Amino acid sequence: MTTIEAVKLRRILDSRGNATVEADLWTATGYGRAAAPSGASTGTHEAKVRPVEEAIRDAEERLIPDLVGRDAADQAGFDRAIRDNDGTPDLSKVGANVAVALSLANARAAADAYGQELFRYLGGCFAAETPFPLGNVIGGGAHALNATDIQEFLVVPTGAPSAADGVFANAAVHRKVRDLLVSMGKGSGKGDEGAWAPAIDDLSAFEVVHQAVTAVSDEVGFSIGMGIDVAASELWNDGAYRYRDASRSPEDQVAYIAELMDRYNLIYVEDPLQEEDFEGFADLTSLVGDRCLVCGDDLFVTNPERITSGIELGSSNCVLIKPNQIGTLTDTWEAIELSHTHGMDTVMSHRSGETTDTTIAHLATAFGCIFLKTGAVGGERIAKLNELIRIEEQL
Ligand code: 2PG
Ligand code: MG
Repeated sequence: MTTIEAVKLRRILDSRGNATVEADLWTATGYGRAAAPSGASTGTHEAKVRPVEEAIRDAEERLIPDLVGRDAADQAGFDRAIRDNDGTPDLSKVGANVAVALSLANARAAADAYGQELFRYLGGCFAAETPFPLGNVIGGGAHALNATDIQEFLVVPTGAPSAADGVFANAAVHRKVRDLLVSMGKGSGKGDEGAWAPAIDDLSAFEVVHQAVTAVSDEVGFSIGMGIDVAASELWNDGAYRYRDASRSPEDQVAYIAELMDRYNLIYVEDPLQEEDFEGFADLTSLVGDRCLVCGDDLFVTNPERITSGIELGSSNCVLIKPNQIGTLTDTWEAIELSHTHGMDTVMSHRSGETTDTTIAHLATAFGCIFLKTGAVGGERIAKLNELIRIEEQL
């Protein structure tokens, strides 16, 4: 029933118009499809992506013959077969894009063979809650030209009675932000993830989002929190954080972020410091970690070894999870388990380059992530948000 009979890889488009990998996988009675996303502000220590066409050609020759005939229900064995075939720590031979598409397609095919939804197959009968949607409404950095220095201004409907209500609240904030920007004469297009990309400075963006959140929160009758993804590695240059209007030393950066947290009541801050600064993260976490989620993205790159370093140093209280940063579902699960065991929350995340693949909505629910970070609007973003609504209906 779950023996793998065939595997097909193909080149498809992602939301930036770049090529990415899609995998189809068949067992006798199951079928699964998944696609690899791709980042723009990628961490140095992420698993390595290979050019799509040559990676597919090599996998067809050298990897897929190892996978056909395996049991799709043995996810750990399937993922180990990919790693053994690759033989490098960063999947640079197979390519993380090929690996993640195959790994997720395998889980989907196994779930299908058992007649189960993916979140149920992976989470079992204890998968009971959906995560809150975390969506960006203004963005700049590596995701848009001439916009804010901070990469993402995020909202999360912490008081929403349901994920569906939360999804609509985030979309309402996104709309309100546009109205406010237009009234300021700062109407703009959107960045890679569907967030507005106005030519304003970070402090104006905070004010706009704060106003929008307050207005929508009053309308819907529940609280909506604010957060940011600083993506600080992108600002880090020659020993300082280079903002358009200021340079900040690591110590100044910690103080600045703490001040922003107080002023805007931020409940979530991702990558406030650059990707090697475990100590700086720890300083910030000990300063504010009881009030705010301090989340490591480029710092941890979903890598259990780096998460272990973070645990030892007390670097953060939250871990961003991106399956394609580490390359397989088994590694992703290990990263989440490790984080939860040590009292850290996890946030399942999209990438700036996405497809309409909805797998992360299932993973976030199955594995008990606190948030699903996947934008507020846009075709490849709402694919995941609408899937979350469907999942919630079944819980
Ligand atoms: C991030 C992500 C997603 P990218 O930094 O968290 O928002 O961006 O995929 O470009 O790394
Ligand atoms: Mg990030």
